Amino acid sequence: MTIALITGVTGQDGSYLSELLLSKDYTVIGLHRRSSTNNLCRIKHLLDNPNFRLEEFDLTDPSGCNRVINQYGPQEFYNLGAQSHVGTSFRQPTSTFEINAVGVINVLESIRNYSPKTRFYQAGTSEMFGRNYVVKNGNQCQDEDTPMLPQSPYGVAKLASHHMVQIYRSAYGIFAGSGILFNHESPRRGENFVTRKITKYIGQLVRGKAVGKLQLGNLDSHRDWGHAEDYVRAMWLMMQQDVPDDYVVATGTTHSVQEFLDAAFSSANLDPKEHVSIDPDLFRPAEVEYLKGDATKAKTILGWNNNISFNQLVLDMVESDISNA
Ligand code: NAP
Ligand code: F7E
Repeated sequence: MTIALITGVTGQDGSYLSELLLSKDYTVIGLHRRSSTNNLCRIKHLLDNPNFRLEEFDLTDPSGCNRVINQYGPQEFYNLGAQSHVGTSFRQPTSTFEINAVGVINVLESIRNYSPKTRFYQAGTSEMFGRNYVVKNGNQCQDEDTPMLPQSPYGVAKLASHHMVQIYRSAYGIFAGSGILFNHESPRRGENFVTRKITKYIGQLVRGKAVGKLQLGNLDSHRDWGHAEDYVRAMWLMMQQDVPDDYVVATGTTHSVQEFLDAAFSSANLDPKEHVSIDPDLFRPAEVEYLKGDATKAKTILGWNNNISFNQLVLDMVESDISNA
C-alpha cells in the first residue's frame, strides 16, 4: 500500500485530497495541529476509515517533522498546511513566514536526512505572481515562466518555499514539485475567504437568519476561480510523473469579485445591491488585482483538466450554504 502524509488535512484541500487518495487505496496519514476545540468537521466522515489515521503535527516543529518522516517513510508527502489567508498575513507576517516558509524547510530537511525517496508536493500559489502577468495572443495571463512579484507577506513566504523546493530538487535530487494553484473554492472553503463569505451570507439570508448587511472590501480584483475537487487531482498527478516539476493549475478564465457576487446572488434570486455594503477596513494594504492562469503545461504533460465550471462552482457553494444554514 502506498503511504501518503498530508499536512493541512483539516483544511479544504486536505479533506478532498484525503478522499481522492483513499479512493486509490492509499494509506493516508493526516497531520493536524492540536487545537483546543474540535476542527475535524471537514474530515469527520474519514475518521473511521481503517486506511486513514491522524497524527499530531506542527510545521514549525522540526523534531515533529523528523518523527513522522522516520516513523512512516512515506512514498508521498503533500504539504498543504499553511497560514493561508492573505489578509491575515499582513497582520501576522512573522508567524505566516514561520509556517509557510520555514515550515517547508523543516519538512524538506527531514526528507533529505531520513527518507530521500519520499516524493514531496508543495502547495504553491498564484499569489506568488502578485502584480505580474505576461501577454499571450493578446491575453493577459500567468504561466510557469511569468516573473514573480508577490504583494503580501503570504505571497513572499510562499515564494521563498517555492525556491526552496527547486533547490532541494536540483541540489539534492529530491522528487519535489510545487503546484502553482490559482484560487480554488468549494462548499468546504474557509468562511473568511470572499467566495464562501458571500455564499454563507446568502444561505443565512434565504433562511431568514442574516444579521445586518454583508460587509465586503475590494470588489474590483479579478480571480481565476476553480473547484478544489478538480485541483487536488492535479496534485496527485504531479506526484505520479517520472520527473518532478512545477505546474500552474488554473481554469484560464477570470472574474471580478463583483461578478462572483452577482452570480451568487442571482442564483438565489436576490439582488446584492440591497444586501451588501463596502467596509474600507477590509481592503488590503496591497492588492493582487488580476489573476488568470495558463495551465497548458499541466494539461499537456499531466493530462489534467478542470471539469467544474465557474457557474457550477457558484451554484454548488450557494446550494450547500442554503441547505446547511
Ligand atoms: P485551508 O483550508 O486554510 O487549510 C490550511 C490547513 O493548514 C489547515 O488544516 C490548518 O490547520 C493547517 N495549518 C495551519 N498552520 C499549520 C501549522 N503550523 N502546522 C501544520 N498545519 C497547519 O487552506 P486550503 O484552501 O485547503 O489550501 C491548502 C494549501 O494550498 C495551503 O497551503 C494554501 O496556502 C495553498 N493554496 C490554496 C489555494 C486556494 O485557493 N485554496 C490556492 C493556492 C494555494 P488548522 O485546521 O489547525 O488551522
Ligand atoms: O480574496 C477581495 C480580496 O481572501 C479574494 C487563498 O486561498 O487564493 C486565496 O487568496 C479577493 C481579494 O482570496 C473581501 O481583497 C473583497 O482581492 O478570497 P480571498 P485570495 O486573497 O485571492 C490564493 C490563490 C491563495 O493562495 C490563498 O491561500 O477578494 N475581497 N472583500 C475580500 N476578501 C476577503 N477574504 N474578505 C472580504 O470581505
